Amino acid sequence: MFKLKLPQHFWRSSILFGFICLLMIGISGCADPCKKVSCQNGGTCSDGDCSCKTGFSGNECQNEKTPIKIIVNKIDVLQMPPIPPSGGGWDASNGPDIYLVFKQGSSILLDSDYIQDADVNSGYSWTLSPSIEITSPTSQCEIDLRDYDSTSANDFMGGYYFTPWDMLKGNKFPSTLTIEGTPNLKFKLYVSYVF
Ligand SMILES: [Ca+2]
Ligand SMILES: [Ca+2]
Repeated sequence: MFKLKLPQHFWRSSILFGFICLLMIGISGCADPCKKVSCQNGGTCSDGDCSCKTGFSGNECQNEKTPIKIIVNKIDVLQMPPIPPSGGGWDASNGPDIYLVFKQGSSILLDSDYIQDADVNSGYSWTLSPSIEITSPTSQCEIDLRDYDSTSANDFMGGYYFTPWDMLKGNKFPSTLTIEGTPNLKFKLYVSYVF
């Protein structure tokens, strides 16, 4: 029977070579534990673990947290209905005196000052102080635009029901939320988040 005979130093060098290879793999693995970790959403890797930016969680920062609060700092009315459904004008001889009402459930979170004789073709802005604190971002809110009438019942100009976190989630915490849908009624909310 054929028997391969190799010199003894062949085995010695092979074993040594194998050992060095293993050592090198070990060293390279130890040298960069972050090599196989890809931290998402601005997270950074240290010792193989991701350190996530505020609002993100998961071993690679892949998940958005649900905020415990959404803060509304400012609201723009970008479009408003030029006339009431019944026709005519919002006020007898001049523009509507517009104000905002923001509610969640039965809580009125904002009942703003009014802007007198608004131009229905213009946009308007309210910087809120104090800000609105939405403490239940997964519950339905309501935003209304109204016309203040000192001598009669105020006019409801239009509004929306919306659930803030349903609209915002999956978008990496944008700083604005646009609420629109019906013609001539568009709001823009400037928001920040508390986790
Ligand atoms: Ca009116
Ligand atoms: Ca008016």
